[in-house]
Amino acid sequence: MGDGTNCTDINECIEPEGSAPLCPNHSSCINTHGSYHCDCDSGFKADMLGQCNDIDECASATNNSSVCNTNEMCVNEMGSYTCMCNKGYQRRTGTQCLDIDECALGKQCRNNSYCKNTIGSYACLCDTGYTKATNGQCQDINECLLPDHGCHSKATCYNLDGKYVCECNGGYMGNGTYCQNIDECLENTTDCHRDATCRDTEGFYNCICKQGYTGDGLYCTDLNECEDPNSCPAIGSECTNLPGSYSCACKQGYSGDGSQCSEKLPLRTSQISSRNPEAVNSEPSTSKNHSVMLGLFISAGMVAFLMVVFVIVRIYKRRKNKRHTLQTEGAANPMMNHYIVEDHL
Ligand SMILES: [Ca+2]
Ligand SMILES: [Ca+2]
Ligand SMILES: [Ca+2]
Ligand SMILES: [Ca+2]
Repeated sequence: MGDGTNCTDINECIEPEGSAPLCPNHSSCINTHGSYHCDCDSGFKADMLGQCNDIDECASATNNSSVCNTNEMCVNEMGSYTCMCNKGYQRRTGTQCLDIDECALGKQCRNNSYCKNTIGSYACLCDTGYTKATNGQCQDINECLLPDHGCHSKATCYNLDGKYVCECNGGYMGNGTYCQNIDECLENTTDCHRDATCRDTEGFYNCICKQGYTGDGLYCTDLNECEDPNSCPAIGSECTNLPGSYSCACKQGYSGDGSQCSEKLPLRTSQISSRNPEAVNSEPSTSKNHSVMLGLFISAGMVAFLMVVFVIVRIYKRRKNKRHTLQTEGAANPMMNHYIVEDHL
C-alpha cells in the first residue's frame, strides 16, 4: 500500500479484529514481501485443500523406525504424540520403561497358587501338588492315581491336599518309598501261644503249635496221644499222656522198655519212651526176644531130659547091686534062694 511512489508491504498476517483468519487452523501466517503464506504448525500437514491436518506419527512409524523406545507404545495426539510405557512397564529410571514387579508390589494370587513376576507381566502359578483346573482354580493333584507316585509295591498311597504320603503296609517297615518285611518272630511282637512256634512270612507270620500240641497257633493245647491206640501198640504196654508228649511203659507184670513188653521176663523198671515212638524202635527187635525165649525153653527141656535119664540110671544101678548081694547071700543060705525066686516073681 502507499501513494504510488512509496509502496510498503502489507502484513496480511495482522488481521483486523473481527475478521476471519487468513490461515486455517493449526497453521501460522507468515508474512512475506508483497504476500504471505500459511505454514502448518508442527505436527500438522497441509492437505490438498490447504487445511492443516494432524500427522499421525504413530501410524507413520514403521517397525524399523519406531517413534517410541522399547517397551513403549505410541499414542497419537492432535499435532503431537506421546510414548507411553506398555502395560506392565513403568518409567522409573530416566526415560526407560522397565518391567513392574507386580509380585513385589503385593499382587495377590488365589488359593494354592503363588505369584511369579514376568517381563511385562506376572503369573499366578499353582503350588506344588496342585494343578490349574478349567475354572482357573488350582486344585489338588491326586498323585496316587499317577503311575509314578513312587510308593513302594508294599506300601499304600494316601492322597492329601497338596501332597500325598506313602505308608508301608502292615507287616512291612520303611519310609514308604522302600518297605521291607518285618520279622515279627525276631522282634517277638507276635501273639503266638507259648506252646507254638513262630514262623516269619513275607508281610506276616504264622503261629504253629509245637509237636505234641494242637490248636490254631494263637492257642495251643496238649495233644492226648493216648486217645490213639496206635501210640503204644505193644501188648502189655500202657500209654501215659504228658504235656506236649506221652510215654509208653510196660504194665505191672511185664518187662520191657514200653515199646516191647515181655510177660515172662523178670520185672524191671519201665523205661519212658521218647516223644517219638519210632526212636524207641531202634532197641532190640521182637524177633531177637523170641530167639532168647526159645533158647531158654530148649535149655530147660534138655536139663529135664538129663534129669530123667539120671534118675533111670540110678534106679537101674540100685537094683543091679541089690540082686548081686542076694545071690551072694543065697549061696550060703538055701532059704534065701527061695526068697530071691519069690522076689523075682
Ligand atoms: Ca512384570
Ligand atoms: Ca494330593
Ligand atoms: Ca513278616
Ligand atoms: Ca500230650
